[in-house]
Amino acid sequence: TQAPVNVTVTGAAGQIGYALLFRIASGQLLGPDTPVKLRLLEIPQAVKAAEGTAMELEDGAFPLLAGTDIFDDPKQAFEGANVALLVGARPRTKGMERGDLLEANGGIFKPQGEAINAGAADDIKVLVVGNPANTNALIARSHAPDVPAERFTAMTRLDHNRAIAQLARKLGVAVSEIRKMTIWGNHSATQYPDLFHAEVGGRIAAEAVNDEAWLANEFIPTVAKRGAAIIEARGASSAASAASAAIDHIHTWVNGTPEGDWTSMAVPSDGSYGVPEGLISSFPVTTRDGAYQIVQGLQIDDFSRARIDASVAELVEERDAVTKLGLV
Ligand code: NAX
Repeated sequence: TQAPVNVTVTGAAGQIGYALLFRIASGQLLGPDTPVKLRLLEIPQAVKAAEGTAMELEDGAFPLLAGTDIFDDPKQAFEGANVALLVGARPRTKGMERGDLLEANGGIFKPQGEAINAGAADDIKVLVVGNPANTNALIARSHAPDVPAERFTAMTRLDHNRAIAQLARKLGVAVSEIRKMTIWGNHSATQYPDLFHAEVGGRIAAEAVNDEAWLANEFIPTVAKRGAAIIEARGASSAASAASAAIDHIHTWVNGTPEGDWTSMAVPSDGSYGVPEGLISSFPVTTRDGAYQIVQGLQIDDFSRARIDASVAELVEERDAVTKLGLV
């Protein structure tokens, strides 16, 4: 049998962690033939809560779960990691300025990047979920010079899945009818969900919808503000859907996109579509044999161009801010 794959999860005692860990243990992250070993990282105050979650994981008697270890030291938690899910982050609290938020997260993602650089396995794949996800990934990446830059990604798969669901609902079709959805830019309110390349039963989605007002005034804002709507309804932020998207992101990265489809991932830009090189921005990507490629050659019209540029401008501002703070 195969040796277990080491999966490090930070923020393991949080609400996304609670939804995520059981799905990893059940084999949904890496497939039904791959045993996993969980390495949980928490801050010292939350280690006890993580131990409680580990007890429940044990009680699940998951055949694929080879063990769960808990750490409060990033160096130990990332030792030998093959997959790293960086979920724990510092949330914005009342009255906090953006600079304070970026600085607090720098204090988390800099040491985690260093720990990944020092001890992770050669095939390490990193997904940053904790917000501001794109820029936190940029910080971690810049402190891991020995790891290929493309291994650092951030999550826009939840936005991608939300966009598919909204479009399917509008057209009264199954989500499985929809292909080639793209989220461009930052995982923030400026993100751009693109219906000009998405397809529904082989037709371009924007043409199938044929309702520009809906596209501009309902679809885009609904997808971009869905997180706030969930908080309003649930009294807590998205957790199970975020965990599900994290599972999807890694599963797709490892197992490949289907022929004739792609997914959305925030990845270091190679300059494609005018996105400055090195920025971690969401693109349409195909995956195969554990690697991804940005889809090339899409025609971008003025409507899309303006929205992609606005989101990328926000990422540039965030990068400039963390550069000033000495975090990258
Ligand atoms: P919670 O506050 O429930 O959990 C966060 C956990 O992280 C806590 O247990 C905390 O102790 C831990 N933590 C803090 N600093 C840490 C560190 N230095 N090392 C290890 N653990 C640390 O938040 P939750 O609802 O689970 O959300 C986690 C993050 O995901 C937040 O930053 C949130 O904004 C972000 N999200 C990102 C999404 C995306 O699509 N990219 C969507 C969902 C979610 O909003």
